[in-house]
Amino acid sequence: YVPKENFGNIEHVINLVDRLRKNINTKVLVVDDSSTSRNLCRALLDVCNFQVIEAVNGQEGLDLINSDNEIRLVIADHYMPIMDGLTLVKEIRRKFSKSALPIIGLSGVGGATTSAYFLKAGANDYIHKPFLVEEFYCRVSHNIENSEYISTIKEMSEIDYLTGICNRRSFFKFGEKLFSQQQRSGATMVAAMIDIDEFKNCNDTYGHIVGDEVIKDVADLLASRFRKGDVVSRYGGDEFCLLCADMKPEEIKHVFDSVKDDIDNKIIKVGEHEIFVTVSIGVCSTMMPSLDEMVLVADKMLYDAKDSGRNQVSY
Ligand code: GH3
Repeated sequence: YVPKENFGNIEHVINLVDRLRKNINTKVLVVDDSSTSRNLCRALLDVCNFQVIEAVNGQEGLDLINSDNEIRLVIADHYMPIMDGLTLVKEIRRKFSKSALPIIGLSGVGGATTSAYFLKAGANDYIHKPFLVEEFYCRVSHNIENSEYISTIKEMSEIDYLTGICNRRSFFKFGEKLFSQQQRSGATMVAAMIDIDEFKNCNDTYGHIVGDEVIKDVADLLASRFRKGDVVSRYGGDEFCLLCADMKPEEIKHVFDSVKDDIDNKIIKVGEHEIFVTVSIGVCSTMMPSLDEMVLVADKMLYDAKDSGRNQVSY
């Protein structure tokens, strides 16, 4: 598959290999019924420290993908028995987006037509056999890098940088999903708005950097107190918004009163400072027609809690 002259620019290949070596143990699945082709891909990927797994047809490849969530790239041949490469690509795309699991089609038959078929089916890229080693390494590295960039950007757009919990954008993304689920099942969801009391004083007394640590500590406490399926977000500044699914009506008061008390009793240690803060909480425990309305009611209840003297929960 690799004509001799392709090794002409050895420096170029070495540079590519060096770049790819950082992908130590990154898992690549090679799906091809030809052992010669699989062995060649394995040999090239081995040089770069990839962890290579192999399948001899599309069905075997699909089974491996469904049982192993660490596969980061799929290289798929076109013609294979049992399940061909195009069907495999379409099957993978039912579950994984192009950024979640990149696929490179690989074939020696059909030229531009096969390339178009692969791309149309949902492959990210295509390599025609025989290929240049440089092209193989470039396409492998582009596809892995792009997938990593997208997952970093996705994480940055959903996670609050300071606290590591959901930000306001992902609060609504996950919240809308939870709201629809709860609506369908007829269960009641609880929305709560939590705001640190007189936080401006904390910043004025200890400075913004200490203030940041206080926000982080409150976020950690909230994240640890609610279940995995609940949404705990930093709504903005010193304000947090929560959605809790499947909470029994009789436990609502106990849960939020104890969160308020735990924050009240917590000593937040930052450097030589020992800081105490309190929070006010507004709770909406009636299922409203929309998530926006639930947040609005929780916010209104938060204002009640503030107006009534702070360090309390309004239901
Ligand atoms: P209240 O009890 O009425 O809510 O009083 P408050 O002082 O908390 O009032 P307010 O909510 O208006 O003030 C919030 C302060 O939080 C003002 C703002 O400078 C500060 N703040 C917002 N975001 C951050 C942040 O990321 N880090 C730090 N340290 N401070 C922040």
